[in-house]
Amino acid sequence: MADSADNADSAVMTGVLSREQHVADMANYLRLGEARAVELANRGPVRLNADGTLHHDILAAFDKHGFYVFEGVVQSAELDELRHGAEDMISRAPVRRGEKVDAFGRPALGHDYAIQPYLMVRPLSDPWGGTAALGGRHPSKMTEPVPDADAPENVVYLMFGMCQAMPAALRLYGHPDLLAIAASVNGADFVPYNDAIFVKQPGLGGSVSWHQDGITHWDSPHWDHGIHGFNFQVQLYRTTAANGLWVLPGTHRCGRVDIKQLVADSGGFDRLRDAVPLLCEPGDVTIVNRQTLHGSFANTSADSRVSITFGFHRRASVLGVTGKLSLKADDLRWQDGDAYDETRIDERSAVIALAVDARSQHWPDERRFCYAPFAGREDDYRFNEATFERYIRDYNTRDLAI
Ligand SMILES: O=C(O)CCC(=O)C(=O)O
Repeated sequence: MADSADNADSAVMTGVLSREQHVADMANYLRLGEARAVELANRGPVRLNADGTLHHDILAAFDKHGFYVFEGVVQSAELDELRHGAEDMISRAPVRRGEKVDAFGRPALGHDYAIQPYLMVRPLSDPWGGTAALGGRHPSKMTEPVPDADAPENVVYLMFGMCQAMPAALRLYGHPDLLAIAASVNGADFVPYNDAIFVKQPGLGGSVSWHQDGITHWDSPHWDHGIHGFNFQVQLYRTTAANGLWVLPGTHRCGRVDIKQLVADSGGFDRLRDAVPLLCEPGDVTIVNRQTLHGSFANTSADSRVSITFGFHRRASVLGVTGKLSLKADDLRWQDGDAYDETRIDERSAVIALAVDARSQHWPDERRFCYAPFAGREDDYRFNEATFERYIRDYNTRDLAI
């Protein structure tokens, strides 16, 4: 898996277009997608009912389209902290894959982490499309433009372990509106999935080939459109059609989508017909059903994207289920683990309880979310050095991946 970026089959569009040519080549498709997104108008501020549940209209829109854009969720002071934390984490990545030092000669972050925090790729590449990686869930290759001559050998593509590495990200994990949405979609006893920060530096960021996220429940007799949970993406910068995530609305209800056929129907290109980009301002948060077909293009634009991504499940989708995704960053692969039992779920969910407390220590005037599975146990889950060591250090070895 570590070398999948280099071993992937060369598709016709690999190494054909320069970065500038890719920009020109994409322009019309991006414009049409933007128009479709504007027409769909599937966005707005978080609206909660008096009892803290998400407004019915938003739930209905999310149910119908498989995504929604929440506007203005993260305010500027918090956004500044998140940007600072994310940029610091990016700067502490190994100077290239496999190196032990960062670009400033400091020891790279994460040598003492159980899961290496960085997945690095070649600039503008698609590490997974058309390969067997991740169970072959990315069957089609994205266009891989040629980066500019001064591009580095590798760039950061994904960062893992944010709740351990970035205090602001841990606090974000306890955001009362986001957790209220999670409870409304997945039930008050919802459980965490995992987290990853997608980094798409201008003119360098790699693509994410079209895929659906779920693994375990496609053939379940209990399958329904919400069984594989959802992901939030908190956007630290403006996201555009060129650098943002795209979705094919409604596909979360279709079961497994024949991606190769869709690509063929779109003339053999990665520019799927009817897909829409998730256009966001800084501080907006998207919610995407994990079964919704989604992907993103190589970022040949001049705009940076950093998307803090974390997901939640229904408890019933996870309890007793054998996990599938093993994360070792440079060795990302499918692997059966043990069945998730109550203890594993409770230990991983404790990150939410501690995040809520860390947040309320930092922003004491803000409404504090009450996470039902830990109601009455708040005093045992105060955020401090001891609970950090017990529950946050290497917490992502306990992710609940389905
Ligand atoms: O943000 C992206 O470009 C990809 C996101 C994605 O694939 C995911 O959240 O599963």
